[in-house]
Amino acid sequence: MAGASSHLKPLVSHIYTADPSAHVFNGRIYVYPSHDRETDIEDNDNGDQYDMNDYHVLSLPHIGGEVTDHGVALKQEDIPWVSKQLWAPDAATKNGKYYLYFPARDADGIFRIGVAVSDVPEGPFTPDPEPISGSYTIDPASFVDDDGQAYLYFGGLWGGQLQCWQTGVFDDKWSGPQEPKGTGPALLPRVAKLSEDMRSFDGEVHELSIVDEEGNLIIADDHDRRFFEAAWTHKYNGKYYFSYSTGDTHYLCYAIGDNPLGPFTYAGRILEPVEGWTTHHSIVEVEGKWYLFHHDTSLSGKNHLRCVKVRELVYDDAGKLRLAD
Ligand code: FUB
Repeated sequence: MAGASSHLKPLVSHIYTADPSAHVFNGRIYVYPSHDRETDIEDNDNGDQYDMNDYHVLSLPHIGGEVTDHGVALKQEDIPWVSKQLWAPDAATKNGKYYLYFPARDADGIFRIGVAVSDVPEGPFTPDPEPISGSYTIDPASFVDDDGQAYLYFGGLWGGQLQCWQTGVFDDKWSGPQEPKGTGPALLPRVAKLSEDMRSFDGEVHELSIVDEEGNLIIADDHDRRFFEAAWTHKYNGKYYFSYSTGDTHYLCYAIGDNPLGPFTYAGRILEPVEGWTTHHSIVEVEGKWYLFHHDTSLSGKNHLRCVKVRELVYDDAGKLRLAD
């Protein structure tokens, strides 16, 4: 099935890339994607086929400009605590250093979030020897507010194990492609403040409320709107925009709030389903215009071999977000 962006050209085609986190650092666009690779692992709903083992950083001078692949920025064999699956990363900068945040399974098969540090945005990055204390599940996304306070958003259902943490302790009986059902609240994404050195959580991990227009939490059975994975936060006109994937319904949605810790009110869809099971993105301002970086599988036709694309976004007068025509 052709998806909403199958006609667009991938950012690069010499490697497979996914889960793009885009930022402008020093006037240049840097993209931190997953680096998909061929494996013999069959597709399943636990995501075992996403068996990546390193990261490359891409950069470009402007949208449409020539893309540089800076090569391997971090690899699994250099991270002592990781057993497998380097999934969707993100990066942030503070005080002249660059930080790469990444999820991976530890020796017990539990997803944790690691951090690696570099003096330059393209890496290579040196990983801390242990994952961030108190971290769990997948898809870390950083956001640094205007006051300098940094936040890390994270979480992902099914293979991402968020449902295993309902009591605050990992519960293996929830492992695999499952989640709570019914009219009770859906599981919520997580957010933590980052400490001044960007390498640990400052205080507790919070649940991030996503509510409907009446102020009620989105319910578990509302798969068109409930959070699944791929958290991203950006700020526009003083409001905070939290965007995410709905997973098995394959939408990119967003919600708007007045505080980076929430609550966020559901505001609509950014992207209809694309080719491939997963959908994942970032939103970044470049020279006064806003862009959606996302992926599909149009380069390979296979769920685990994805390619990154970019599209322009526009806001209407009420701050609602949509793809540019
Ligand atoms: O790339 C592996 C996983 O697929 C990511 O962590 C999810 O967001 C989904 O894109």
